[in-house]
Amino acid sequence: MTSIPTAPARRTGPGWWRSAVVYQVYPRSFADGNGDGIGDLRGIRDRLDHLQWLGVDVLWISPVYPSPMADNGYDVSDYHDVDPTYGTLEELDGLIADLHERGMKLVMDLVANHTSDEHPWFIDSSSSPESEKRDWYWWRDEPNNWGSFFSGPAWTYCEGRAAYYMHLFAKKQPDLNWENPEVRHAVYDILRWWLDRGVDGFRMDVINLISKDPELPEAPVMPGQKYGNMRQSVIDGPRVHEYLAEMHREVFDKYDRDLLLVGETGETTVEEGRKYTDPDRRELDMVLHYEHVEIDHGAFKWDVRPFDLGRLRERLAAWQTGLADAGWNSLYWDNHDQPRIVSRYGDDGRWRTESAKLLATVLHLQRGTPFVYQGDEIGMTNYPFVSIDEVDDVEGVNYYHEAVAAGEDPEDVMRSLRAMCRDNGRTPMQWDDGPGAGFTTGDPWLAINPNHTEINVAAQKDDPDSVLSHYRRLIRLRHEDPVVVDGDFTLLDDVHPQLFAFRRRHESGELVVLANFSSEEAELGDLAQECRGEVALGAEGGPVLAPWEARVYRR
Ligand code: TEU
Ligand code: CA
Repeated sequence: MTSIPTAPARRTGPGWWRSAVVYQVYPRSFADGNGDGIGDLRGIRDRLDHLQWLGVDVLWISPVYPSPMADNGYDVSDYHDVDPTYGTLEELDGLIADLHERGMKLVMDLVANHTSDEHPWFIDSSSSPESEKRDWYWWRDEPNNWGSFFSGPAWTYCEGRAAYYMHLFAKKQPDLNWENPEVRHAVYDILRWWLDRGVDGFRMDVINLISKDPELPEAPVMPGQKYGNMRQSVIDGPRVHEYLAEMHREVFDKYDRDLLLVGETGETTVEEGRKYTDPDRRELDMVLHYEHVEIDHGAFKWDVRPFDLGRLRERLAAWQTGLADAGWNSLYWDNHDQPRIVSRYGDDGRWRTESAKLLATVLHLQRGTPFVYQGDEIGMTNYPFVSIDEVDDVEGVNYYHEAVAAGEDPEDVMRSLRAMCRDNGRTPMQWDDGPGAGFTTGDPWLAINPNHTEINVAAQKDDPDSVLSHYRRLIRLRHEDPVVVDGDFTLLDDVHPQLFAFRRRHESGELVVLANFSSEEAELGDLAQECRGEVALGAEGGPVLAPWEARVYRR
């Protein structure tokens, strides 16, 4: 049995996050400390041994602020407190202290593109056209034709103001007007408040949507759609870089600490990604782009297409090379908005363990900072949703009703939801094979995947061949091997129908990753010449890769 030593080497100082691994917790679904069926801060604190054993450096928690929970906390009604569902501010201070004691950092979610409609700012702004905060949100007498990301129009009428307000997401998530400097400074105050409390950075929700084309022009309507596609007026908008640079100047530059600034930037491009993360521009450290998690989307996410390895390889390589000499990549497969990667790009049946390990290998050995989403490390799968009644997520529920009302066959709509629904990633964490999966002693807020009897942390912890042990090895490799952190990236093949192969090269040596993305054997062909050196991960072997085999050479 191979033993896996602990104690990762942590870097400090500028760029410390290049050698770090981030772990994302979705608080509702991670661990329930008080038996009410909903995860909470107590639960997270009780499970820190798991994170430390795994070896991760940073914990990012999705929002725990007071919220009406129209979008599970991505609709904040108070930025300076903790929702009672999750605990108290003291409990959060306790979490920060626990993490720091263990040498780990805490990153909070900043949701500042929009607030809840129950936030005092919005209540004030919507009360009257004379309100001091009248320009804190986007108000218009007449709406334009934009649709929301969560189905339906992006505008809702408000009696108090006798006007319409813009919401790119749910109608309970009005968009803040960042054109207004008072709004920007109010956000900077929030950031400083949390930094002063000891948090180590932020993951900034949909931060590339904060600057809208102020003309709010009508948007093109795609065939079969009722509302206009507003993307070109809101994604990476005209002033977004200016705002982020201002935020950096006003807030982060004043803190002499090792912070981590991550932007969520859906549908951004490599070119923009490089601008966001070029250290000379002093905006962000890294961005979470979407290109590699939209490989199986058609015209929109519910239009599910088959996985296309060639396209995945090409887009990942484009980000690797595009950010090679300026900027930095984040590396992720899953988060609370994505279906489970092993069900999506892997094989969650016969080859679940192998494909989960392969997906981890190809992700963690690229150049960038890996993000492990809770459950990735044990190869959790999608949930077998049959009925819309099992779905909680506002995006999925809204889409279902809109599509069915428009005449689509409910069975077809459920098939899309089964594949793409965000609740796939939100079912409770599977700690053990007991009735509450070790997640809760109560009634879970969202059903636990029945496969928790086999797929769980306890079953994998002492098994050196498990997905969990594999994640731990990968994290350790990043902490120990400078090639993984600093080596450059070269794609070794762009035509093979089954292989994703790349090389990382550094003055200290090189790594070659050979991965077979299929349930059949794969002939290496010319790539067999890369089978040299010591096998750093995987098993020794010849010029053929077994189904879902990933082999890593170090020389
Ligand atoms: O996600 C953004 C999101 O929902 C995307 O799918 C969005 O449609 C995309 O950016 C468009 O290109 C974040 C959070 O992670 C998610 O949980 C929230 O629901 C959402 O923002 C609104 O806050
Ligand atoms: Ca609870």
